[in-house]
Amino acid sequence: SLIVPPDHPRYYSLLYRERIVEKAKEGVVVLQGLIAHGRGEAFDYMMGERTTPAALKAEKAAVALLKLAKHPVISVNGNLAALVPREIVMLSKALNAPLEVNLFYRSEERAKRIADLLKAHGAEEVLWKPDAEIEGLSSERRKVTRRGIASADVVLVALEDGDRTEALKRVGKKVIAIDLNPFSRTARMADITIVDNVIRAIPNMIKFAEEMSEEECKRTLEDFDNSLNLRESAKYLKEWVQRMIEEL
Ligand code: PTJ
Repeated sequence: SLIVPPDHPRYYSLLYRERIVEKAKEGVVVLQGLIAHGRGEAFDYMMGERTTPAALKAEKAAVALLKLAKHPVISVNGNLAALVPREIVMLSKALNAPLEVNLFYRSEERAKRIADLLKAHGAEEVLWKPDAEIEGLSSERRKVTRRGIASADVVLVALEDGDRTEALKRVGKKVIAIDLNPFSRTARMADITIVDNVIRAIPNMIKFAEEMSEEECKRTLEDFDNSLNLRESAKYLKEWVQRMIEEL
């Protein structure tokens, strides 16, 4: 595959583009996932391709919620597995939260391929054979496992569609969403919304998961207001665009 020159100003963006294209060829990512990635890139670009202070706060609150949960689960789709396979395995271990493959464009073959990819990166167990359904959801994402998402109290999702977030909330689960679009239905519906690229959000979350005490988790959640934080995230977007306009 193409060698991305390390001195290129948008090195990381190009590197992850290569990675996701490769994973699409291997059948881990669907072609629609490449479109979704491009949309994410556009939002990331307009936020300066960095973790904003608001995003970092949301990442910390998310880890607090996951650590205090009785049964937290990390939901994995094709894009997430392709971009940060090693990191989601590390986060799963740090949080003691199982990984469950949950796909919008589901095929048994791809679900297994994603599970195998995660195992190759150190996962001991990956839930990928559904034996339950989320009520009131018609997409393939309704298919879940009893030991995983069906019995979870907190679910971490990334690059998600609004429908499942809504359905998960309706059946009483808390949802943490990582989504670069602060205006998406998922972003607005989630209990905690992380407006950041998963390539930065997940490593930040691993660090918090390793560092935070129970006391700090409680304090962090008490101080966190998601709608306020979401608005703050959206303001960074506005300010960055404003700054760029002034430079024109
Ligand atoms: O693997 P599957 O079958 O489950 O399919 C996954 C995709 C991504 C194709 C599916 O979930 C989908 O179509 O997603 P959407 O509706 O396009 O939503 C993706 C959202 O994630 C958009 O709001 C993007 O801006 C955002 N996004 C894209 N890339 C990233 C991202 N958010 C965080 N980090 C990214 N790298």
